[in-house]
Amino acid sequence: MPNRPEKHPGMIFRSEQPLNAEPPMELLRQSFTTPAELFFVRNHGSIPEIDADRYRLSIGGMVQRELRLSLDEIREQFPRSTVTATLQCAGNRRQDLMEVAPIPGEVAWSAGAIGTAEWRGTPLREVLQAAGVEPGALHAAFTGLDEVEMENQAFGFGGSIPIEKAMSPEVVLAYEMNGEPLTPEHGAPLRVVAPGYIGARSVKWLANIVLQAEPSSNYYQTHAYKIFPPQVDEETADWEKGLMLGELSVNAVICRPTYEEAVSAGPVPVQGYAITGGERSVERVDVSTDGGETWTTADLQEGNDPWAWRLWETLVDLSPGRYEIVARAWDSAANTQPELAEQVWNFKGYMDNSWHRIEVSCTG
Ligand SMILES: Nc1nc2c(c(=O)[nH]1)N[C@H]1C(S)=C(S)[C@@H](COP(=O)(O)O)O[C@H]1N2
Ligand SMILES: [Mo]
Repeated sequence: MPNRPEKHPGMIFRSEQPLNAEPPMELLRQSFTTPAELFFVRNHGSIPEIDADRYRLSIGGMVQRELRLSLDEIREQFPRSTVTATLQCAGNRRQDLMEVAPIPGEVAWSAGAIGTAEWRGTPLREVLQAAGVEPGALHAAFTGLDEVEMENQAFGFGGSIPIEKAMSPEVVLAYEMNGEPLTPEHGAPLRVVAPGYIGARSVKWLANIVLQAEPSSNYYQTHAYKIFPPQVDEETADWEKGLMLGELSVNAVICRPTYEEAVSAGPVPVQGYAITGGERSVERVDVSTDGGETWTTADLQEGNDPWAWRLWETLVDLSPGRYEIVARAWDSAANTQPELAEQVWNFKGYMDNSWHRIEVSCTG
């Protein structure tokens, strides 16, 4: 496998094999689109070495005609589109859940398993239409060319999205990220980008697309990326019963100040990101310095990218002392966030969207 990819020296590596890395909050919040060198990497297995000339994408299952497409065919024979979209891992903020109770065997993400990029490629629906979608096809299932090892079996990471989502114009088969060819760790030569859904559905190193009546039977659809009630654990989980994750939930994160930062008394800038899922949009972000008794409404950065995060900022007036700054977002369906991590704890550690909390000390 390729060596450590060219990443920013400030990146925090959570594991080397498989490679998992996230940027620190203050670097993540520096720009609306995340430079590739600061974009989080979430791998479950190897980074495959793929010969772009011999690469073929196959499309099959419930289609009128099976297709096998080279990269040139995908680039030249199909319309191109660009979507500015945020990817967020369902495990983002898992560290906060790990403080409630241990979550063994999962990546200890802080709040950097998220990033926004300009993805250029072909709308997935163009390729599906060329293959001809059969009426019974309800899900588009993707498999990658990587190798994940699980219970002595090696297989490619996979997952699916419902057919209505697959036929929606924002879902792309991307070959460029921020105007550059995709890098190996982000899925070169071709990956899915499914905005509004958990990152796991944006399958990298895409080998095939299969249209089918049921969601993907890949381990990462049938076992991982499901939410269970707090009393259920690895031993007692009935995998058929878990809630299969799809659309992201509403979430706000404070990027500045950083945790345990020392700030000076007076107006203190508080900055962060907010995101929600599906077709919803972030409508408001609230910030409190007194544990939620009183709130300040943050300013949302202008912008009209329906599939991207909203950056936000506000000023809070602090006098000397210790503070916990908290933030929560509201979306266009009036969803907001639960107060405590305890309220959303689940044994796999997914979808923590409890109020984000940062402790700071303020000096005179
Ligand atoms: N083939 C493949 N695709 C994959 C993964 C993987 O391990 N293998 N990880 C998924 C997960 S869980 C996430 S959050 C995103 C991360 O994309 P990134 O590494 O480009 O940030 O890729 C998804 N696609
Ligand atoms: Mo993920």
